[in-house]
Amino acid sequence: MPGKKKTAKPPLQTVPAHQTLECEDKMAKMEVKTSLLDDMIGVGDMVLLEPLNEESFINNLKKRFDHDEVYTYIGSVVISINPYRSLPIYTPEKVEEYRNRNFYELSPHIKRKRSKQIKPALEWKCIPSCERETRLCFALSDEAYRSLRDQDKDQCILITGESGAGKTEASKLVMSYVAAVCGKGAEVNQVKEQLLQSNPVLEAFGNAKTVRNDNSSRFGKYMDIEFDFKGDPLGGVISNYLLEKSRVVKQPRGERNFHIFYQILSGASDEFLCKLKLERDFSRYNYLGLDSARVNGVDDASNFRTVRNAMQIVGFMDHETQSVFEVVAAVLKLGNIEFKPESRANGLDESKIKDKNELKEICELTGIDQSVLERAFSFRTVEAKQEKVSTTLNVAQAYYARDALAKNLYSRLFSWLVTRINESIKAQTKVRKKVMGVLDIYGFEIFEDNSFEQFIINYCNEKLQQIFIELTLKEEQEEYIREGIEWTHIEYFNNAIICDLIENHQTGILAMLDEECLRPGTVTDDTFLEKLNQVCATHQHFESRMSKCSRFLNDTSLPHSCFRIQHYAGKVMYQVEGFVDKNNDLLYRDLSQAMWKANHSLIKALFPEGNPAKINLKRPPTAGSQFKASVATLMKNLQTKNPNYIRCIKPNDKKAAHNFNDALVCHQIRYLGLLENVRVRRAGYAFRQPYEACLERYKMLCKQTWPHWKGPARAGVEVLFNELGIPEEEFSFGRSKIFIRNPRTQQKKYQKTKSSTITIQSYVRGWKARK
Ligand code: AOV
Ligand code: MG
Repeated sequence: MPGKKKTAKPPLQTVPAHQTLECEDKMAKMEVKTSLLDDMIGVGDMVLLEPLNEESFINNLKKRFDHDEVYTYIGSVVISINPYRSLPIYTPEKVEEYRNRNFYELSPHIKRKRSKQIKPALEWKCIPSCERETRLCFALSDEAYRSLRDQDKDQCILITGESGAGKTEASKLVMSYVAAVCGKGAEVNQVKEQLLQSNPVLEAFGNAKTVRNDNSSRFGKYMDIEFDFKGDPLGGVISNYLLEKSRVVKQPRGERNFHIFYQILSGASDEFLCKLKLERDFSRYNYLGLDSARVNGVDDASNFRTVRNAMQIVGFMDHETQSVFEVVAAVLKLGNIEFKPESRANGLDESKIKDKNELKEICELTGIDQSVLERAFSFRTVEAKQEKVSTTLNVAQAYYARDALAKNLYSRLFSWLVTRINESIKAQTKVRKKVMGVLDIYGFEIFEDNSFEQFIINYCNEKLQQIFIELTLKEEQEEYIREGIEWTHIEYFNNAIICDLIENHQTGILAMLDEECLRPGTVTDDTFLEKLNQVCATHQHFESRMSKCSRFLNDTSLPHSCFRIQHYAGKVMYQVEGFVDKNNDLLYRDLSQAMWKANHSLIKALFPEGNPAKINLKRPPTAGSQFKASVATLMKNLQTKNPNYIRCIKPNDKKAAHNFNDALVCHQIRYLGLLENVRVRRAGYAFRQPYEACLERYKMLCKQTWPHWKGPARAGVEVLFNELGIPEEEFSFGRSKIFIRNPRTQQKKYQKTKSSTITIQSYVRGWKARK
């Protein structure tokens, strides 16, 4: 047995006979109870599942799902299945129950009561009370929070899963749980409240209804919550990743624009709407997708009040809020500007604005000079070698310019909101902070038409899967090495090969897209696709019909204008149209200059490059390369922290409660590598505990260690295990912890009873029964 040392015989201690009996009796009762529970609701930790295969794995999840047990462990990883409905209330006592308890002692829960309608964010007052709409217990958050507070380890909570699997809800529960259990006092409460209220603001501006999710995050979010040495929150920092800005001007069928547009039209007072020169009727605005304007169960008007209230709590001044809504209104109204062709003497068509009323109102609202904006929609100035050349825009170019302006205004406003929120929530002290990072990004997406946005979103998900693979293995390996215990390697599908296909700095798809975008001459989406075909045709995760040597030449399901990537989570066909343009992300300089000249301090601040004194002829980095760089920074950051995982699973494609689609769940389990995850846990040691904690908890089972053990804790545990006759191959002594290979499965061999809790008691009872 590695690391096992002979120790001096410990002094004999006696236990009153009645105490031992009482204790055993209690344990026996508990086991019978938990065994019945196991049969009914499945095991709480997949590590204990017997036999372990895909079918039993899914059945276990299903059994639990049917009993509202939507959380299941794989060791310390939590699997969460979206219930798509309010779960029964959990009492404040439950929060208490999860506080400061060993991770394995309670079943994995986030439980909550929700109001009928899904609000964009939870309203959470920091200390549990009966009036609260949310009560939750979350062992994982507690574990992360305690490790952070007591062991001084920075933590991160990585929430992954496909679109609609429940990541955003889980991230809010984590934040709420931490807020509920950490410090009190007016100042601390204000910090907590501001951190929590940043959610409804960002969701209103950054989430939208998609066919996959009525409240889909269209941006990636990483939030560091900072704590002092006592574990009280000091503040936070939010990083946002590439907002899907194309949604501002166009939405796929059945989807909506960002929530805020509908909220403002539904919830603002007549007076406020009039000030913003808006009308209440959604159908007045070209930028609002009409076939899905109202979402079932969503009250846009009341959500608008929630958002305004949240903005106030986060610390937005009235004039700032006013400015923000002016920009929102201007974006909405930009979509109503229409162009018509007007022939010129040289035979070319020039675009003219059809009806200048909307333009006039936008300019009144935002202090933009009307003639400057009008000109920017008709001409484009190109500067070459200190010479300015003006060319006229045709109608298509004018629409392009209008949409580019709307997208830029909105996405820059969104980034500004994040910066502004950060100003409010940042820690007001320079003392050393402990950090808990919570990552909630857009989930893996497969739509009918997938474009640059899905490509970016899915790339981000590949990176997260990669970090899961790396860190889960690394963490296990490092723990065994640290503790001097041998580690058995288990094979995973490693998606590094797909990450490389996308991000390799020479041959990756992003690099080739950049090369194409920066190349002089005529660049189109087709030339980009041709290039991809030359370089990637033989890559085993890349499929296209363009190149003559393509293996997919006869695959009629793959149009010529598309390429397909075999992602870790499934095959996605990308429509190449728009890739070059979206990656270039160009805004004509005339427009940025018009914005910079606006008599509106917010808009001016959003377009610093419009300042003629700061003209920079260098191209700004492309959207793809910016994203790649920010994801790389994020991954580096995550690697410095102790990871905690929530793997979210979507039970069905219908957004429906009580509906568990085996095939869909099976697919997710496969690509998430969850079965392999269990195997890794089982090949190693499923349960581990520091000697002190182990002895404290189980000393009552051994006469020599009860009630007080005088020697070192490790020696006490050795005595304990010795006396109980647990076979040596079943456990290992590490440097600071005892490692138990598989407490439950061993126990089951010798005893018919089962337990849903990993306890050494049940393990020991198994061995006792045999003896
Ligand atoms: P996502 O974040 O994973 O998708 P959400 O967290 O937004 O998914 O969840 C989608 C919807 O499922 C929510 O709006 C709720 O209606 C429901 N839901 C999720 N979790 C729970 C829960 N614990 N209890 C009750 N209902 C829940 V995306 O942002 O699209 O990738 O990009
Ligand atoms: Mg989300």
